[in-house]
Amino acid sequence: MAPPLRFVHTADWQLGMTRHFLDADAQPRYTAARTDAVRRTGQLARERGAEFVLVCGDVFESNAVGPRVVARALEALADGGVPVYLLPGNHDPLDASSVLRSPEVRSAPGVHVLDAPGPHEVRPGVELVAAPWTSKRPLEDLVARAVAGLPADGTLRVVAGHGAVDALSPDRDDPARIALAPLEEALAAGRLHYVALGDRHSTTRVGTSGAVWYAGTPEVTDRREVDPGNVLVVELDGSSPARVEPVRVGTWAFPLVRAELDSDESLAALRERLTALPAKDRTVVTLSLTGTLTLAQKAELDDLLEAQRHLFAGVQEWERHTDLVVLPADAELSDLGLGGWADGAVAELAELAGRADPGGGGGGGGGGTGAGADPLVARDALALLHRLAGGGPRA
Ligand SMILES: [Mn+2]
Repeated sequence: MAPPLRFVHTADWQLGMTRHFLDADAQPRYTAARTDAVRRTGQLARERGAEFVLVCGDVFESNAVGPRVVARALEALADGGVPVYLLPGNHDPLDASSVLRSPEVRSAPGVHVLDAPGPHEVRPGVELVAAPWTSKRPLEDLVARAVAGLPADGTLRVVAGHGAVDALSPDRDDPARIALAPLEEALAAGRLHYVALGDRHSTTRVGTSGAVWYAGTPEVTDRREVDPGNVLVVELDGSSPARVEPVRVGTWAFPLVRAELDSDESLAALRERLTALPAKDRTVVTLSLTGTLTLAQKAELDDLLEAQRHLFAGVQEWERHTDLVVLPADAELSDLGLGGWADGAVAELAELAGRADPGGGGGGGGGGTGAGADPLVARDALALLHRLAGGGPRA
């Protein structure tokens, strides 16, 4: 048996990715953070004495990323001084236009592209068994093909694959799904020792062997990801179970904040939750707000969110899961004390706002119940009026 092996397993860097919800201030900082995560991964590999970094697919967002993205990625990779193995994934498949075939990548010191399916020797007794993507739509289980016929001969083998495992993917019609059961058999038989996967952005242990993992993306890309921002430090000795340690390298967060708002207390609680979130300039909050607010409370909420938008990298509302109804409290409209024609407008809006929502219960919006007469719009208008009028006369 060869000496024990330690390496870093990562995937789904998708360098060159842009996010529609980031503004001109946040996008470049996010881009830089993703390159920094690559750099930290290389440094971690060096600190831990890892023999290599294995990137299991989707290194780049696409094969069309610009030369700046490639140059910065290669510079960040070189920083750790540890060899790097890159597997082509569905975002950067090894087709005729592949960025992984470019001379810049090919000639980068310490960078190896796993461009052929099957075993690649890292050192005597240690192999990477690669299942590279050569098109965006493979018609078979590439991992099954790559590992076929490997013997249990004492060689330490790490599989590098990309795509959905059948145990986690509901899409039975996808011919490229990776079959988990044969891999677990091969692990148990000592033909393989670890299966390193990419494609799933959440760090995920698959099955029961403890040796099949998705590393997840090293920097969050979507609020639906569970536990992103990690790379895995893996140790294998061929006889004991794989030791796998997730290590955080990401610095951004995309939290989902759900709140039921129906009182001053619930607004105060939302304020506290947002205030307590750390590293706001690297945090994109998605809000799912439901409930019923008075005009004054809606105005307070709008003030709160406006102030928070200056602090966070982004504050976005999850439209499908946002259902806030604004209903004026009894005294609120008369207390506005606008006088004259403005009072007449308030009365009209209040009458309209009091009508049933189109679609019965909000969420729809925009439909209207007559010629442009939409209760939701009327409520928003009242809330804005209330806010602009300073929330009515004060004592
Ligand atoms: Mn992918």
